[in-house]
Amino acid sequence: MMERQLLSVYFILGSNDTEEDPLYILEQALQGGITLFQFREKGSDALNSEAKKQLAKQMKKLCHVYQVPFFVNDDVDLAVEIGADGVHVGQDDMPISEVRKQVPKGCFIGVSATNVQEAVQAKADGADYIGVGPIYSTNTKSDAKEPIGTAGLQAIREQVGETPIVAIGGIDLPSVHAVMRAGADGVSIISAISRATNSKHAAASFLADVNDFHQ
Ligand code: TZP
Ligand code: MG
Repeated sequence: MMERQLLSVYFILGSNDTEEDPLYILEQALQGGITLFQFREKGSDALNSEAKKQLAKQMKKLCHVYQVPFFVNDDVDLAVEIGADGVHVGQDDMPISEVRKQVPKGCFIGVSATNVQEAVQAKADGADYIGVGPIYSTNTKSDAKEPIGTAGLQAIREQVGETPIVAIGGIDLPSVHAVMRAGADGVSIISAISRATNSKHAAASFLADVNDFHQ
C-alpha cells in the first residue's frame, strides 16, 4: 500500500494532452502542488522508443526536483529502465503478479478498476492503490468505459476497505467534494489541469479542495 496523501492530486500527462510543451505544463502543475505524476503517452501520434524515453527521463527529473513521485502508465519496461517510483496498469495490461516480478522492491503498482469485482481482485493481487473510474464521462480517453458515477465509486470503497483509491474520469473542480465524499483518497486529472488556462492555478485549486476535505 502507499501513503494515501500521495494520491491527493494525481496528475496524468502525455504529449497529446496539451498544445504546449509537456515539460512546461508539468512544471506548472508541480508548482501548483500536485502530489503524484503519471506519464501516460497515448494516441496515434504518441512518442515512441527513444523520444518517449527521453521525455520520461526529463519528466522524472523534474518531478524529483519537486519531490513528487514519478509513475509510468502501462510500459513496465520503461518504468524499470528509468527507475520510476511506480507503474500503473489497466485491466488489459500486464497482470500485477507479473509486474511485481519485474519491478524493483519498493516500486508502487497501481491498477485500474471499473467495478467491484475488478477492484476486489486488484486488492487481492496486492495493488498498492486502485484507480477507480471513469467516474464521469470524459473526452480524454477514447476507449473509456461507461461512467460509474459516485455511486459506483462508493460501492467499490465499501468492498475494498482501507485500500487507497484515486478517482478518475471527467473530474473538474466542482466535482471534487462529491468524489471525496464517496470514498476517494484523491483525484486523478488530465484535462482539467493540462488544458487549463493556468495549469499551476488549476493544480493549486484541486489541492486546496482535496485538503479541505481531508480536514
Ligand atoms: N482512465 C479513465 S478516464 C481517463 C483515464 C486515463 C481519462 C481522464 O482524463 P480527464 O481529462 O481527467 O477526464
Ligand atoms: Mg493501460
